[in-house]
Amino acid sequence: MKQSQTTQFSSSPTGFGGLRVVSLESRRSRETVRLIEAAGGVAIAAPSMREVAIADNPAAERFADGLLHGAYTSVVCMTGVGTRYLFAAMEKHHDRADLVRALAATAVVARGPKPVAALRDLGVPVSIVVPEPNTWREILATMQEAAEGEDLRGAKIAIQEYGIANRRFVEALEHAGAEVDCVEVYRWTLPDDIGPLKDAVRQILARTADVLLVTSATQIHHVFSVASKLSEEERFRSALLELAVCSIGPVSSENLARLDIAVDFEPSRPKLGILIREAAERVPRLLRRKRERLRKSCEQAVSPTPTRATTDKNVPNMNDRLEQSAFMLACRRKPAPYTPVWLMRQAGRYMQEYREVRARVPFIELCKRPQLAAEVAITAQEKIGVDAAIVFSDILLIVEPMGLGLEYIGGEGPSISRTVREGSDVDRLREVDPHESLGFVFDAVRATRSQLSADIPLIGFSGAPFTLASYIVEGGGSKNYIQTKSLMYRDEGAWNEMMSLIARAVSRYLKGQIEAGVQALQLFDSWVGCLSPADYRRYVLPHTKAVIDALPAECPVIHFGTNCCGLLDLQATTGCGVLGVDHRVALADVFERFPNLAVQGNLDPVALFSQPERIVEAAGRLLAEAEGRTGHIFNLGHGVLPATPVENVVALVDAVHELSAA
Ligand code: 1CP
Repeated sequence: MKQSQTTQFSSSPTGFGGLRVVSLESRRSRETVRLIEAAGGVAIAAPSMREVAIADNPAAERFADGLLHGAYTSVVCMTGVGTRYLFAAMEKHHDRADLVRALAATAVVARGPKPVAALRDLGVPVSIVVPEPNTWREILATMQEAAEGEDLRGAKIAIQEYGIANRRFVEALEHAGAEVDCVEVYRWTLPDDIGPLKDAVRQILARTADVLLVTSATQIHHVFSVASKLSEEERFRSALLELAVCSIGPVSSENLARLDIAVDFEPSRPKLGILIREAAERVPRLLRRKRERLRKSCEQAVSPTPTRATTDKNVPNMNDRLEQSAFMLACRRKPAPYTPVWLMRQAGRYMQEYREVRARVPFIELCKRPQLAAEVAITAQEKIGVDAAIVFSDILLIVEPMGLGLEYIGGEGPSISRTVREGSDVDRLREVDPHESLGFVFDAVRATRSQLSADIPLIGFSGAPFTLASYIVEGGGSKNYIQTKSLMYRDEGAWNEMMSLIARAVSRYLKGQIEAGVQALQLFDSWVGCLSPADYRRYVLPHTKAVIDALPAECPVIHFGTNCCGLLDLQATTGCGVLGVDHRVALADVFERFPNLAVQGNLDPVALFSQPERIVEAAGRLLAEAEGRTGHIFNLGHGVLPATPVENVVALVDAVHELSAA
């Protein structure tokens, strides 16, 4: 039943092993070729960029003209590098003093600390500094605030862009009535000789290349512009599906994601040498798996579709193999060949491979790097052989876009600043657009789904409104939830307002995860067990129900809580299809009380600290309690604890499979 005992973090002794590696690097082209060859690859050098002389910037020239003639009411500086570059281009023909004077007569908006620093160095007074997280929504809101209303009619706004223009921002400004000029300052253009780049595109199209190394965001746009010159943009995009796409770091990965290109590999640090060394170690295996998956899905596409056991005509992102997996069958309470098992916190500190990644990358960064997050999730699933993977993320990431501060302090768990303590604090919570602020989670879903075995479902998740509220109010974990309950009892109106805002954010967030490719969802209400049934009914149930009601009925929702013995009857009315229970309740009772629900649980996580024989016995006892009923998903009563021996976890998973298949 187990997928594989090897891990993705092991190194390959032969490096690239003769794979053909396309490099788009220009300035360090020769060095890159040397490094690829030294790592056992065949290099295809395709320099893709040439630096533009500063004077050749017609957009900067037009902007300078307008600026000196007083055409603009506001100028938005999006990036530090771009601002400096724009100035350098304008100073070729104009005096800095004149430019600074003209800018001082407009409202200069700096998107964040980098443009602020650049403008300060240039001596330009900044009128508006946009607050974090510095997305276009904050820019727009701050500009509207400064204009004392949403109406920006009559405003003429110049936006300094560097790279790709943000269409949604421009549209929003135009919608508010402003006239907008995008000042695109380029530092790079295509090389004079695009022959090698054309040749690389052709090799990718002909499937005679295996790996694409992207070492800057601009390269991606340039290689696509060449593909489009050859009228091959679409074929080029699909050919990339068969290559291992390696991106040097988060910025180029983000640009690739915007073009809908999945990144297969990102190194531990964004350095050329490290990229090539680590890619040589990992890409051959990764590419084999990728091509194997592609081959299987092509075979499936040409073979006749087996009849579906479910009415899942509208199930998004689900193919039959996933739908017929033991986990999905159990979620839908259909007979499965064995009891599926996965474990909460299956990717975490108890696993050596995870600790190795964490030694290099802080936790939040790991969550924000889709490729790395995918690897961590898949490695855990493969290593312990569980029947589902869970997206690697955390329930607390959603609090940042609400306007709160989030930190994970080594060993002590999460800490949240700017907490909500009273009604007036609720007013400053921001509505969350997860596509704007949590896109990295959706990218992690896409990356994980595309690299995970085709028959292993992927579970998305979120904290439930109460558990999230408890962190937002307490600022971290809590024993008695005094602050949370005080707000709830003292100001029910503010409480409901906050819970509704959280519920809206969570349902949008979960819908986004479904669209990005998860097959099921888990709603963690880890701390709701601190409430009486009456309080749960009054203060929590309507909000949790609102979240689940907003989700498509086809996607199974596992609703999990701890210490919820007195709340199960109410939790069962939230609309969830699967009730996740901890080890404080008898599994047999839960099955009896809720015959219309699937049940997930519920071995005490501390049982994993005993001897493997005892673990097998304990698994056997729980399976006996479930009596082979349809709709049992084996899990722990809570997450795997960090000191758990990994071999015991593997023993548990094997035991569940062997005992339940018998
Ligand atoms: O490496 C580290 O030090 C970070 C440890 C860690 C990990 C691995 C945290 C910090 N979060 C996670 C990942 C995580 N968190 C996952 C995906 C991994 C997987 O399950 O395989 C999931 C589903 C969660 C969910 C989560 N985070 C919950 C709900 C589950 C539960 O345990 O009840 C909660 C309450 C959190 C908050 C949180 N994040 C991290 C910690 C240490 C905590 C708990 C802190 C506390 O006691 O309040």
